[in-house]
Amino acid sequence: MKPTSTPLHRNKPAAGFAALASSLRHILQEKALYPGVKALLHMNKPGGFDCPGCAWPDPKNPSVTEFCENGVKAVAAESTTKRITADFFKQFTVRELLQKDGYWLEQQGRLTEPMAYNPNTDRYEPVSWEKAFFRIGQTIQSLQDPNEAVFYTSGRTSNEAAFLYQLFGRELGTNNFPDCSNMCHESSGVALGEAIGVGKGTVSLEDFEAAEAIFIFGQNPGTNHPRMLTELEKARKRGCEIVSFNPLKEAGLERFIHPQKVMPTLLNKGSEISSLYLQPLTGGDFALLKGLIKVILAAEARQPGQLDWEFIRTHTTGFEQLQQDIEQTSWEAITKQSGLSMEEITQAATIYLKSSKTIVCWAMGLTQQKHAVITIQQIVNLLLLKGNIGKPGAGVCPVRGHSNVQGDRTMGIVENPKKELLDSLERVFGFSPPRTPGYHTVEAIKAMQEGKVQVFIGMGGNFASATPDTEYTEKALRNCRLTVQISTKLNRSHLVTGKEAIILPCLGRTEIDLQQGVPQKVTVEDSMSMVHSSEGKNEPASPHLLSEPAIVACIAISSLPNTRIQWAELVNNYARIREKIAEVFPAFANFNEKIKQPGGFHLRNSAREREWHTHTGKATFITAPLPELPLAPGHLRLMTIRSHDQYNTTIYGLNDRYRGITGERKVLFMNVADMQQLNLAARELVTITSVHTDGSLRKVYSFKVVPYDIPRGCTAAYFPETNALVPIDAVADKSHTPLSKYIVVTLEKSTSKEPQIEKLSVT
Ligand SMILES: Nc1nc2c(c(=O)[nH]1)N[C@H]1C(S)=C(S)[C@@H](COP(=O)(O)OP(=O)(O)OC[C@H]3O[C@@H](n4cnc5c(=O)[nH]c(N)nc54)[C@H](O)[C@@H]3O)O[C@H]1N2
Ligand SMILES: Nc1nc2c(c(=O)[nH]1)N[C@H]1C(S)=C(S)[C@@H](COP(=O)(O)OP(=O)(O)OC[C@H]3O[C@@H](n4cnc5c(=O)[nH]c(N)nc54)[C@H](O)[C@@H]3O)O[C@H]1N2
Ligand SMILES: [Mo]
Repeated sequence: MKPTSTPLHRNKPAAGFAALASSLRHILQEKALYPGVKALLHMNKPGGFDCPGCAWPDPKNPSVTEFCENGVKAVAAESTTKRITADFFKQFTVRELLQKDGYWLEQQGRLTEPMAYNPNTDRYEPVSWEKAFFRIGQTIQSLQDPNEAVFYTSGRTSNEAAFLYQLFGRELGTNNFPDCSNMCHESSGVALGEAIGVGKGTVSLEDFEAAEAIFIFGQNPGTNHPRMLTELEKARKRGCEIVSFNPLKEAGLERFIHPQKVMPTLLNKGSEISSLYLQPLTGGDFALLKGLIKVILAAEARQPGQLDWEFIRTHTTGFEQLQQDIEQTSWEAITKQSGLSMEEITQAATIYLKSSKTIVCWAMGLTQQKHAVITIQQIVNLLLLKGNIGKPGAGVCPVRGHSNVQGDRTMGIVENPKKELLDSLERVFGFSPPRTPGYHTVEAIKAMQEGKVQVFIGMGGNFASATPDTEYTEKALRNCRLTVQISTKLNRSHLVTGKEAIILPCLGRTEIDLQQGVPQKVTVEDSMSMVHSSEGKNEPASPHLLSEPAIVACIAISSLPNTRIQWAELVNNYARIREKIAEVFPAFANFNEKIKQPGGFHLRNSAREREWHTHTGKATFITAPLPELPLAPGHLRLMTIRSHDQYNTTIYGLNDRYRGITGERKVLFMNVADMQQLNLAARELVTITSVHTDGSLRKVYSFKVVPYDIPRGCTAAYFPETNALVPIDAVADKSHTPLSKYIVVTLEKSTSKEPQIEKLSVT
């Protein structure tokens, strides 16, 4: 049901002049004009650095300065001239800093020297690098078992740093490598691994130029992958059909103006992006995909020859089960759970049937659901029916988040490593890596809570804020003997300390990384498996910063007195790290040579070549009955999403331009009919309570109701303000991804008796 009376927040076409102006404002605000502009000229170009924003690939044509508004924000944030020095930490106790929000912490600038927490003064105090590494080494050496340490990674870390990090952890004797993937595209990796034998996307940018239809599920590229809009705009202009499925009307998926073509076309209304835009209920994609397949199978039964039988016979298994499963799924169940009518689903299915080359893209709207894995497998089913994997212009496209999240996984940042990786490490380095799986993110939190983990090391990221169940997670972190944050900017994770806590400030992607006087390159892998080099151009934010590879090596040397690895030699020249990577991973043979090619090289994807490394040796149709998604009266579904002015937990500003929000973040987007039913007026304040059976009370306070174009029963609010509502046990089947897009909640009007802010975890 669409809302009628109360005026809704209007969507504006994505990007355009406003995007350009906003980019410039961010550079100016950061007082980073000179380094910022200089940096932009080097971004995403051969010899320059990879954008520290998202994982969308770079186009082939290197003459175009390819960047987007959010890339600009990421660069401006890193090249800010503001600095956090020892004086800053003299001004504030940690308890005082805990009262500040993430936006304020981010604004304080770059971390400049190592700091250690002093529990007696409740302040961070300067510490020498030597002493910091010594403390870390002593604590790690004192552990009863190497599995009492966990090593978290956020996806900005380079291949070189990630490779050394996993090497160190495994020489120490643990596979405890939780990473941001566990909260992100893990469901995609698991689903694709089972169905087509490789957990990555199969398409390249050229496929976008050839596709006849592109389907997009649960993704907001206007904000999160702005450079993808350029491809979508080009595709739409040449007649490619674009079908979007999203409970929210997202501006970028409706209309788009290219920010770098904006000047002559200021009055331009933007190009239409989606030819069909359907708004399913949150969590309704499994049913909707079954609906699409049902229409397609019925069409084939009426008029045979529309499916790619040759492909189905040669390359797949499980077609009969799929047929049976779809026969048994009623239209009533499909329409009820998806919230879409048979006509709407038929419209989309007809576009699919007409297209001979289809790409399906998706992101967090699908992966952070209880039934994420099986839902993504329905995408594979849909594509297999017309042989849409392993041919030009077609394939699966999970659109990754962090700029090197895919590369970190390729380098072995994974809690459940494959035997081949461990065997290779053993062969190349001569130690016996541990063979038992380690903790993923949710398990790591529980293990800290239970006292099974004593040391937490975070290679970037913001573990305390990005993970679910904030209060539970913060208590878990505080249980540790030692927490270490390797980072560029201050965030909440630095303040939620173990008994001992250390901050190790590092160089960012945009900065010159000198080793033995020679500038070093690192490498990254984008969402489409292109590996290329990245070389920072800015002066480091402080002379005291170390690079991530150097920090890992120093931790390793301090923790492993009998290490077999020549850490110093590797860090003195990153080409040597790449030589070792090439020895461990056959796909990286001649690594140092291959990255000399402008644009880098493509990692082979077996499914793209119709080689299926699955249990059955074929691409597999995987089916399951629809789950029950009951919603008691008065209960609503809450999805937690990103605003336009944030990069995950990094808050750049308080606006969400495309959704019409300015100067605030604690808003709750609601359908007008739901507001009327609950007797809520626009801008009224509510308390949001998470409905969960484990007896814990999870509440956030003072969220402002905003009428929005969203289906009934569904609501949306920003992450990380709402992470306190995600129960630690609410995870997706098989992938263990927290259910950040499907939290069952109730609402009450705020009362003056309630706290106006969340209960802060202060020791
Ligand atoms: N500027 C910027 N860029 C980013 C990031 C950032 O924070 N800021 N984060 C990076 C990272 S790590 C990631 S993983 C990506 C995230 O990129 P996205 O996945 O685009 O990010 P979200 O804001 O989580 O948006 C999820 C989208 O799914 C929709 N959705 C929610 N539930 C459902 C559902 O049940 N079904 C369907 N069909 N849709 C649903 C929401 O309305 C929203 O449009 O972006 C990356 N790029
Ligand atoms: N409720 C809810 N929760 C979510 C999500 C959601 O949609 N809803 N999304 C999930 C997803 S998809 C993801 S990927 C995770 C993200 O989780 P994380 O990756 O842990 O979080 P970020 O906010 O990206 O981390 C930002 C911090 O990284 C550090 N940093 C930045 N650049 C560098 C660098 O170059 N090197 C180092 N060492 N540090 C650096 C800075 O200190 C900065 O404060 O959050 C997840 N959490
Ligand atoms: Mo992500």
